[in-house]
Amino acid sequence: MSETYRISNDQIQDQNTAAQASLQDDFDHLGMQLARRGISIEEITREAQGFAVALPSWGVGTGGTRFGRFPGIGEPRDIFEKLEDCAAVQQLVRCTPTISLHIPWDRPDDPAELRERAAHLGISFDAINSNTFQDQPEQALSYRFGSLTHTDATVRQQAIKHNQECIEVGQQLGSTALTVWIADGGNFPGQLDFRGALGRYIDGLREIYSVLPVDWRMFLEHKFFEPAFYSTVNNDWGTSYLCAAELGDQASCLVDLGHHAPNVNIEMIVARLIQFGKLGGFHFNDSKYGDDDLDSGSIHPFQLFLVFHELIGAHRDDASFAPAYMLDQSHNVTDPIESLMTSAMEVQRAFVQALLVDRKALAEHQGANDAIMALGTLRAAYQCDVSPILAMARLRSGGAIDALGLYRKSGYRSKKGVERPSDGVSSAGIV
Ligand code: RM4
Ligand code: MN
Ligand code: MN
Repeated sequence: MSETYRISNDQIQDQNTAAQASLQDDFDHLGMQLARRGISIEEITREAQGFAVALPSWGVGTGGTRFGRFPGIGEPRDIFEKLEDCAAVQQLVRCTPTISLHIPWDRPDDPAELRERAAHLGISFDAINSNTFQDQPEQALSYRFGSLTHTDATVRQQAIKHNQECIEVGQQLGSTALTVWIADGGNFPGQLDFRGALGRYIDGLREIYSVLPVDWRMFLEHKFFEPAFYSTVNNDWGTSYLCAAELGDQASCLVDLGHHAPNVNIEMIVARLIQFGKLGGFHFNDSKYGDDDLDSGSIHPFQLFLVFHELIGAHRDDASFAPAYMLDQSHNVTDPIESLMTSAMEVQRAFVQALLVDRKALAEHQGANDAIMALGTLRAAYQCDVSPILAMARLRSGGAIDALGLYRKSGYRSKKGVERPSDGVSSAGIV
């Protein structure tokens, strides 16, 4: 493979050197403020450095809507170029060391070669996503009327096999999880036999689960609507929980923040799934209406903080609690790399803010039914500007103090525009 442009460590160091003194001032000042609250900024910074969220391979391309897609320049044309973009994100933000693949969009001809290339770029592989929501050119049977829940057993078998193949590919790459999201559902009352469809879904999942390696996890992702507009087979966290419980310990639920009706209390769903041992992972994004797939933290940052408040509480109760964190977004009007960098940093911000909650005080206020002080305790953490901690974590991990500024200054995108003339095909970006 010929050498392509990469941001150099010298560029990062030069920019950091120029910004370091002011960062140190801000960091020290925040450190004093936090010390007054009994919090060690050094400890929080170490925790921030340990935080990681996976990048979605499909997120490095420009997305679109069902009305259109407006491609940007220098979009990745294959999985190797997607890896390269993910590596650029990781190089600057240092909290995105893994990539989550979507098969067949990213099916490698030679998994060993892909794994080696990824290792060279400092990236490893997170959960593998199966795709039975589209028909592929080489595919024998159509998913038009469903996949795992189709009324025709031969279509169901094809979907089961595809998921099993995803596990095989994942094993060759070093993944240890499979995420199953199906688009199956109905557009009209009467179209689906609700109980029949759910029964077929569980049966299909069982066959996939039966070949799951012992060290793997299987995530069931629910979504309340779209592409089906009347009923969806795995439509909510309760259904997802019931199905995961049918399968066994290696199966759990994945919460995509965009897959809920507006105003649903997602942090409470998170707490419920934690309580019953079935919270497996997240797809982070943000939304105003439905599955908008907007950038994390752009619409409901307080909700994101509240979700992390639940997650950190669970981790304090049981140190082995470690759900998988992934971004799942569609970048329609921005440079995808910029959206992924800022989103990863916003998710990390919510995590760090939630670390600051005075849990002892909160429990006391809850015990005394003091709602104002309870909310105030959360606010004291949420309203703290932890930017210096995030920047210091990046600096100490070898990333950029000002990740976005450096990315823009590097001219990465226009250089990729020259290196990657458009071939008119893009398997990146969801439509
Ligand atoms: C779905 C869902 C899945 C993702 C696809 C591309 O809405 O969120 O996780 O794989 O989109
Ligand atoms: Mn998702
Ligand atoms: Mn989605």
